Amino acid sequence: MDLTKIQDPSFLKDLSINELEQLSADIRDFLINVTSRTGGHIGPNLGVVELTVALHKVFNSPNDKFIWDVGHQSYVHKILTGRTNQFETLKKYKGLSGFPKRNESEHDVWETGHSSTSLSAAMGMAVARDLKGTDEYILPIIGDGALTGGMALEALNHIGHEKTDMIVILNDNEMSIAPNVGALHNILGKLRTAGKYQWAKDELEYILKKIPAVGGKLAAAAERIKDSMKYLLVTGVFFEELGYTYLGPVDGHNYEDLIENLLYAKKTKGPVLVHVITKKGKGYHPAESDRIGTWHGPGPYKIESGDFIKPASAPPAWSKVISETVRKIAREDKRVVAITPAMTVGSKLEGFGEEFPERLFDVGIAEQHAVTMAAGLATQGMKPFLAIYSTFLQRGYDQVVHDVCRQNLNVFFGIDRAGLVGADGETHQGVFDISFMRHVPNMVLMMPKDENEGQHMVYTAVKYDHGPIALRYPRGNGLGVTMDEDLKEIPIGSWEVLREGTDIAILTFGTTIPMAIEAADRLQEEGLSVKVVNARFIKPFDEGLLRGLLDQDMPILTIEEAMLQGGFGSAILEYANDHGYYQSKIDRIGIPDQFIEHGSVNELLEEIDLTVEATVTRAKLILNKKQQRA
Ligand SMILES: Cc1ncc(C[n+]2csc(CCOP(=O)(O)OP(=O)(O)O)c2C)c(N)n1
Repeated sequence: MDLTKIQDPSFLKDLSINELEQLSADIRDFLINVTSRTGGHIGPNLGVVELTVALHKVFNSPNDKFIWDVGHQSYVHKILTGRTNQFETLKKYKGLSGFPKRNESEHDVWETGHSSTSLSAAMGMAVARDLKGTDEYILPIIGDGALTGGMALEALNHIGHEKTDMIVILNDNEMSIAPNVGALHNILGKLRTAGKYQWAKDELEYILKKIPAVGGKLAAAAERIKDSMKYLLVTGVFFEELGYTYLGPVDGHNYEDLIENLLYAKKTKGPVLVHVITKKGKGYHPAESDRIGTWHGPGPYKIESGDFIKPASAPPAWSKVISETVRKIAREDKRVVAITPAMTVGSKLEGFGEEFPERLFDVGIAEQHAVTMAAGLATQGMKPFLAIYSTFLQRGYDQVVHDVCRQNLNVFFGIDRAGLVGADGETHQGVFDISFMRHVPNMVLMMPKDENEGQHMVYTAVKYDHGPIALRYPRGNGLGVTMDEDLKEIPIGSWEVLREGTDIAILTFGTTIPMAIEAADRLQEEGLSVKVVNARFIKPFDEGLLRGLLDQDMPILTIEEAMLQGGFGSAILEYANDHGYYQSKIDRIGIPDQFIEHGSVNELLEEIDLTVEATVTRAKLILNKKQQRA
């Protein structure tokens, strides 16, 4: 079938099972083909082809609401809702988003990127429906990984209590990004192998109804038998006890099974949970056989061999440098343990886990728990290293404030993917952490200029025993600098002058340092002398150095790949104001008050004027203003 002709999912209503199967094959071919060029979440999407088609056949989107948890598995939904033509631009600048987007289609009723929000959103939509008196179906579609998130469990609890009408589709492929973890995962395992529960229960009720009624006693006994039979039929009745009608396990690659169960769910009152078993990567061997998570969301690849297309040689990834340094130190320092909220592979902690299996904890998609667990470890004299993406640390904000900082505990935060991350877009940019970390008392916040300084910062953080300390590092690879053999401590709060100058000072850190140096070169060609400072400690900062600049009345330009509001530049302005430097010329370059969409990091930097050219222009502007003032 020509997928580009699809306008909306209504055509599915007339298709036979055979035709649906042919359509699935066409969708898989298309997905493999296009993502081999664009990259993207191929594994999760190959796993939900039949499920998505069946949902669109049985229900009527957009009147019925499909709420994709995480949203990375919404490609098939995008194809069926008329967006096939845009796939060549997947995750590219101004192109098709890798996640549901309300401005892309009326079928995208809920935007995501972060996990475990679908059930709460569904509850809100269901309550609105009931208050308004309409009758649409509400369908959150959540993976077994996302179900480990605390927020999902909070909503599951509430929905079961309220007995709200909704159909929860649990897409169970036994994988989060890597194999899923946790006790709940084990319960699902038992359900998977227990056979069809609801059908068996219905048959049992039918038999019991045939027993002649001979008075109340027998009826009560029959009820009791029914209840205990429940426990015989399935080893765990977790969802039933929570208040849901459990349907499953359903073969998520079999249309008959899927459609039959979805139709049954449709006529069932109250919350229903349809337990659908799928295979991540279904239909493409390299992705199907992946047990680590490399096919969860890879870049471009060669279809025949399944080899990823990567530059021949690249400096080591930032995550690898940081996690491997923690591993090295852990050999000597037995206090060191590592925690990851479901990102072992992304945070490059596999090596640590191999060497210290009893000291690595994958806690599932549970950022809040991860932060407070780290705090608990620290109370007992351990040195927890919590590797967490900047964007996902947002989930653990109260835990950072209330549990870690307030008690001033020695937790070492590795804030991975700090700064713009590019293709994953708005939901994943790591641009808020400075604003929500630097204002919390006791927190130390730093970012290295290169991976050599990065390894010394890891050492500094492990040695630091005066409270929480956070090390930000970006997505992608280091600069390829020479690494020192011996690790050393960097004095907390110290900045480093990278280049002397007398006309203006640029204060910056991390990824924007090369930009500042290049701008300084250009300005020098125009006869201006620029001092460039590696402001590697964002908090506490080098007050001595800063005060020196302010005392000399040196104009200051701050640059940060992070939100301007509440950011590093704000800290400098606050300092100047609080210390009476009211006349100082201070200007800031950073991310304006807006969400930054997907695209390559360079395109995004251009869009927001975080470039060498902008730095040169702004520096000259400050100098002009200063001359005018003089
Ligand atoms: C709050 C949060 N933490 C971590 C992630 C990173 N992440 C994206 S998808 C994913 C695994 C989701 O597993 P599952 O829900 O089972 O979906 P599957 O990919 O297996 O279909 C993780 C951990 C995220 N998106 N949001």
